[in-house]
Amino acid sequence: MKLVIATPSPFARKARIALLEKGVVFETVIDNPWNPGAQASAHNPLGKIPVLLTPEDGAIFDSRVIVDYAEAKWPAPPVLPGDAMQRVAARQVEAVADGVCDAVVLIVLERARPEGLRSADWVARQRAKVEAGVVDVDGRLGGRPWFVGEAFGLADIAVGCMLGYLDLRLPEFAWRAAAPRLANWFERIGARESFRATQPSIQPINAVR
Ligand SMILES: N[C@@H](CCC(=O)N[C@@H](CS)C(=O)NCC(=O)O)C(=O)O
Repeated sequence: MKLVIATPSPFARKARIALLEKGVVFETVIDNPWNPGAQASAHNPLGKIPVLLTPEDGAIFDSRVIVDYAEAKWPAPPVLPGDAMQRVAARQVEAVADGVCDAVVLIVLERARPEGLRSADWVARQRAKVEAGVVDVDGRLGGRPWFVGEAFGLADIAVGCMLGYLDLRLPEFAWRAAAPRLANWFERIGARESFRATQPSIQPINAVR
């Protein structure tokens, strides 16, 4: 089984960590979805990574679907809560974390455009979402060790990937000063083997006009 990823992608990292936490064996294939001829387009009509290439079920894409697939195929240990309302809570945290990452991707893309085409208003709009998202997840965590219930799970994975992506792509945003509790939590969660094994790194993005 292969997981097609890009090295900076928080969405790919989310899928990787979910699989690693479950002890699933897979090969990581590095793609650059922004380049012509990227592998992602051969498997996903949206041309996005991550894509999980499975021997039995074909290509599974979108990190959220890959997590659902992993949970169905390899239920133990779970990354989603058994309780339906706790699952909603986990997915809600994931939606905020993914939305923050979407906004950061848009900022990175805007910055990659030729200078005369960049919109400061657009960047400010996305930056406001990033800041509000950090405040939101900080409030949801409070002083607790995990986002949902009494165990590590998808919400923790999603926020951990979001914070790692902020450090990589928006290092000028001092989110730790705005959310010191979240910073302590991130320190702890980042020590897990699945997080240490999936540190994000920069890949160049071709300018899109
Ligand atoms: N909702 C998707 C988002 C995936 C996504 O945005 N991937 C980006 C890389 S971080 C991508 O492949 N972008 C290429 C493109 O939009 O053409 C998921 O959770 O998997």
